[in-house]
Amino acid sequence: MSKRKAPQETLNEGITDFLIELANYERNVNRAIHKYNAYRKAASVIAKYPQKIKSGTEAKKLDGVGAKIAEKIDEFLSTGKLRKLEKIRSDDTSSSINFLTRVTGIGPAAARKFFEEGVKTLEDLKKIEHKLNHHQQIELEELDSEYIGTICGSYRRGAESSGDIDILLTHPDFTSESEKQPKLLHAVVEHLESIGFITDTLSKGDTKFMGVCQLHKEDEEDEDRDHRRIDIRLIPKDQYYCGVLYFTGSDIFNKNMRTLALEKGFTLNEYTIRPLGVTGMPGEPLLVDSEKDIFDYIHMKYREPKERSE
Ligand code: DCP
Ligand code: MG
Repeated sequence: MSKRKAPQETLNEGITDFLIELANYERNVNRAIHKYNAYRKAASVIAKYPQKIKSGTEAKKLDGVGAKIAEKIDEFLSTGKLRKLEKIRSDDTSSSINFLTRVTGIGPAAARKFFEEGVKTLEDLKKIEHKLNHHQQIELEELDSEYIGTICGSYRRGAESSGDIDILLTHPDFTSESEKQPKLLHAVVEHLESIGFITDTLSKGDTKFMGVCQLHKEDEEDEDRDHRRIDIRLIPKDQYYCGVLYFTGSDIFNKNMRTLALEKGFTLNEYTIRPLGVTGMPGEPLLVDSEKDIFDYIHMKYREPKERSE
């Protein structure tokens, strides 16, 4: 839904990308703020330049592009890469420090201090989580890219307008066998609050958040804001896809699918699918790693969310 970039912004994207990467390296790793500013300035004038740059000499005519940057542009244009960046990327120190500064609230100085104390990776940070302040702890959870989330309900079925927003969330660390992990839910909620998406909280439990969110209509900068109820549920990973299936609906589709499951000898609910024994007693939950697994167990042809109205 992001607005398309203006053409001149993409013309020299390869060059502006490497300049920004170099800028970040100078700021975060070398703490050389002047070099950082110089690279940023060059990136900014080049981004506004309306033609595709063909040589360093051409770039050098621009205010803010000096001889050294022009040389790098030539190297990049002729080889498609930059030796300096390749070296930086493969260097353990700079990639660790760069990574650490991605945790909001950890600036270059703190990053270097952590690095010198041997804290280099996400795993290391998790071990010293108690030493981080609240803000840093939240961002740490967000950097954790193992979260899986799905917007369910009528929205996922492609309805033109949805009554409310139902989000299901899981994480491999949280299963029906593990301890509760309310922080996994709260970190996401706090992030959505910090970006202004969640505006009100009705209730916040260990596994379920209920509140209100605000949808910004595109191209409408006035006060025309659309407030919606939002529920976010944290589901154990092993029960996630049964949950996604259930909360995607529709309710009629769910009922029909449960009936078919019973005919095939399974009991299906929002948590699990279990085979029914000869006595009609449900057995152990079956392993489910996708919605399709559930369809497969009951020999039902997979249906896309759009085709699940009944
Ligand atoms: N659900 C169900 N049986 C119920 C209530 C809910 O199977 N009695 C499932 C199917 C729904 C999903 O949960 O699709 C989400 O519930 P909603 O009430 O949010 O329903 P929708 O998202 O489908 O519609 P709306 O646009 O009104 O929110
Ligand atoms: Mg809904």
